[in-house]
Amino acid sequence: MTDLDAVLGNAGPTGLKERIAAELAAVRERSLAYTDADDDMLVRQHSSLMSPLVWDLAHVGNYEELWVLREVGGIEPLRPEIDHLYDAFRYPRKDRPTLPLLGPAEARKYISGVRGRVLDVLDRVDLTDPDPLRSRGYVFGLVLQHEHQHDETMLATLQLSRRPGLVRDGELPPGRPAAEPEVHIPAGVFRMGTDTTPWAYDNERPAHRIYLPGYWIDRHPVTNGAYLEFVEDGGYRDPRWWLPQGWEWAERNGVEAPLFWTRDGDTWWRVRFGREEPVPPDEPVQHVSWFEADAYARWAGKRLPTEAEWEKACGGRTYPWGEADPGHLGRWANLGHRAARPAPAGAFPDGASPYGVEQLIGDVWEWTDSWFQPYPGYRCFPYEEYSKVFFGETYRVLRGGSWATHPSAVRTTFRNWDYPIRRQIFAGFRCARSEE
Ligand code: AVJ
Ligand code: FE
Repeated sequence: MTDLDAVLGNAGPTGLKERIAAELAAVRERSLAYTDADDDMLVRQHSSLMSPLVWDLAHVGNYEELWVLREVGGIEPLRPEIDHLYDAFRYPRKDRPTLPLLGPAEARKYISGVRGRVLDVLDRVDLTDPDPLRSRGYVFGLVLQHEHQHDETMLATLQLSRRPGLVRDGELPPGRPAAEPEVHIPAGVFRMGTDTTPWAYDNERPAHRIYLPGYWIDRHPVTNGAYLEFVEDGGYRDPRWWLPQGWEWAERNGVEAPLFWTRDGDTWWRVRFGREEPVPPDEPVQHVSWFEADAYARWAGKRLPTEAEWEKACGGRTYPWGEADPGHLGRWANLGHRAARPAPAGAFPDGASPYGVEQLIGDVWEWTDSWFQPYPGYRCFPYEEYSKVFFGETYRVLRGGSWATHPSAVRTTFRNWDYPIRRQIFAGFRCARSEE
């Protein structure tokens, strides 16, 4: 099986077009479900960190118009006067509610008009054309992943809104305790990134060889129960564990537990999509910043893994368990909003990497110690504002996707990034340590 067959799950351009059409339908169903709410809910700004939901909705349609209709289809702009409103670089999120945005009904009409023409372009495009936007349906992979990314952003907005009822929850497999809580990864060279994954982003390329000394990495992400020991041990009040910038951030903002946690006597509660519940000890901790993850690791006598260490622990395949698409069964990972929470530690033994590291994909995005930087030989494609403008010592890399990430929008080489103070994303972490 080639990489293409494995990742796209079929052979030939006709099967590929069918798969793209099905995925486009599925992601749109998802976006419409998250915005199936009254107008006030959609136009209001629930947090200064986030756009109004109606902005995300029209933005995904505008992005699809720019890339599929204009760039590939050669179609004239449908509504050139609105482009500037949905350019993510034009106005900061906090200013978006004051813009003359399309209202919810207009936004739905606009994106469905775009979508109809996108399906026409899909019908006539040649997916074997060597043009990099057309070849293997790259441009469709680009817009599909983009819409799923904004769907995850919308879930973060919905969580911040504290509105109950809109977000569903499903069953998850039970956890298992780890006999050996850490896994040893022997010293040696591994291949980081990819040259062949058809829909990989520019920042995942090119594949390159990296030597890593031997190290230990946690088998599971750090759980709420483990994190609570840090909290109860006074971890938030002891500057020894914190980088100076993180300490200052926590002090200034009164941070003393993960976002959405509150204490009532001896019990810690969390609010999740408007529902209050006791913090479940065996679930991976989420809604912690990079600074909190880094402080916990130091308290535990460990450190965060680099992104190279994280990726090597996956064992060099598209997914830790191999090439099988995680979309079909919930056997390997908790992805795609099957449930509105991470699965308990140990829930996916079949999803382990060849080294035996579990839950690398799904559940929570995992903070790594690495800055978001280009790989050696990086080439920008198809535009600078996806990756290139974010490279530097500003953003930390997150890996592996969360329970909210769609299977088509994550793989072992996928790189996400955010500011080290961000906590509204579905992010947790695992620890590592060097060989003595
Ligand atoms: C990859 C999640 C960091 O959502 O901010 C969305 C991706 N780029 N629209 C984001 C992105 C353009 C980005 N992240
Ligand atoms: Fe976007």
